[in-house]
Amino acid sequence: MSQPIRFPEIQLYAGWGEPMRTECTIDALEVIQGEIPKGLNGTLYRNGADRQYPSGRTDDIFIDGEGMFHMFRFHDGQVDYRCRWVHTERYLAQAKARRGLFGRYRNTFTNDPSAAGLHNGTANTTAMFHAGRLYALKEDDLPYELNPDTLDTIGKTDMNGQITSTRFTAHPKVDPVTNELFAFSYQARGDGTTDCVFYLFDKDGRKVKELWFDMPYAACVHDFAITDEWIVFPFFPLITDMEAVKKGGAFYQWNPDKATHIALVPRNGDASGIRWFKGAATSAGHMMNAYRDGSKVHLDLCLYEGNCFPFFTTPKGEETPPVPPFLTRISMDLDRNDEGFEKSKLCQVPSEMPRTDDRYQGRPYGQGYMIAYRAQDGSSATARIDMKTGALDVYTPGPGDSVQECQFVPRTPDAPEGDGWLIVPVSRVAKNRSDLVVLDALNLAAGPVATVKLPVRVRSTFHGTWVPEDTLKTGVYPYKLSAA
Ligand code: V55
Ligand code: FE
Repeated sequence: MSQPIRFPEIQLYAGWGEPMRTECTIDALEVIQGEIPKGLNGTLYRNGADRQYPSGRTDDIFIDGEGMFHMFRFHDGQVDYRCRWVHTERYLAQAKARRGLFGRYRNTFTNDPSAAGLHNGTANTTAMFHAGRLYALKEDDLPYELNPDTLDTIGKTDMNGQITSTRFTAHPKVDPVTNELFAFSYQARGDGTTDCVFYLFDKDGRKVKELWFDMPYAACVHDFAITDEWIVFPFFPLITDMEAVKKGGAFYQWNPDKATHIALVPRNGDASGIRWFKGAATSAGHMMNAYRDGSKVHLDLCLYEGNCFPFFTTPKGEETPPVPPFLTRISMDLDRNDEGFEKSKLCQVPSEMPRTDDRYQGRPYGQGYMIAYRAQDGSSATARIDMKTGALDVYTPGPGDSVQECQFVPRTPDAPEGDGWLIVPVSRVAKNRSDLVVLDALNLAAGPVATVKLPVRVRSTFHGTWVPEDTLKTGVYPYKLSAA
């Protein structure tokens, strides 16, 4: 007889976190408040982790779990919803075995013997649309291409041999003005290696640059940032020790005695032009933006003055206290030669999952968006920050409810920065279901212009992207920087 399927009673799988394990298709979702704005036509793709089967362990972490890919298709005032598992090697092997075969996060040494040689990749982190193709991404594996209408998995791809590393990033930047794709890979030659590689692809998906360099240690490089001249790579001391991994340990260890390193990689030069900056041990998952300002490069990120992942201990197994993330500006002066950088807090409210009007990625910008944590009850809010004044404009979904990462959509292709909508998945925790709200991106406090009801729970999504209706067909984003 097969083993009974039973998830462990751990916090991660309690309440809102209960595995959903449900693919669904719902046409014309109910709009329970307001109206979908005219002209808001396109698809919001989002990706997240769910659990296909229990791993058989009690140390599962929220960033693991099979990719469940969601789409919200806006057309002529209606929204269609669909979610599907990404059919990774891991998903297909487990589907066949009808049980979990993969152990600890990214630790292949803890897998079931029947999974030998199969990749741990879950494709669970984000959606990327570039040169007419849709992908599900995880930073330890190559991209999986999906059908943009059905979400059926087409398969794992190295983009016609162009990705020469063993893996890709889950935080690429598609410039919606030039249609270029900026991407990278860390631990690029395999788990525990110190190689990093930067890739630049043109609007047609042809690789035009590949630059390899060495990291100071086998870091976790979840995200990076771009500017017109420099590509910004932060290295925080969450480090992979393969000896520990081989013994069944965690994939990362927090090393508070090691420095934060930031590499500025020349967009138009080679590795000999890389500039390095250093500071005390800190960490971050996510960058809001970066830009060049005279001799300086500013990097705005949700920075933790300590370990962003308390479930990863020190090499001695010591736990580190959780610390809140604050939107912080790290300024690096290229005219300074002592490798130091300056740090200033931009917002006093803890925040994560920063976003922008993506037309302004890598460029001087005035508007930032993030999830703000203002209450102690686990609820959260969507905040807009005016980067000049620091003023906040906040949408709070309701007591006990929480928001997921937002998506900005410009009102028109050449609208001024920030003029458009924010689309936000809202977790109606007490009701055990979700809503998708559409906000006026210049007046979040006014509340939704439309609320779209989901009769199901969109359990947890990390990141996503908006693809305008025409872009799905042409493969080209129509966006421009406003003349104003
Ligand atoms: C992060 C997220 C991941 C991951 C590693 O936020 C780092 C950081 C969603 O998956 O696998
Ligand atoms: Fe992320």
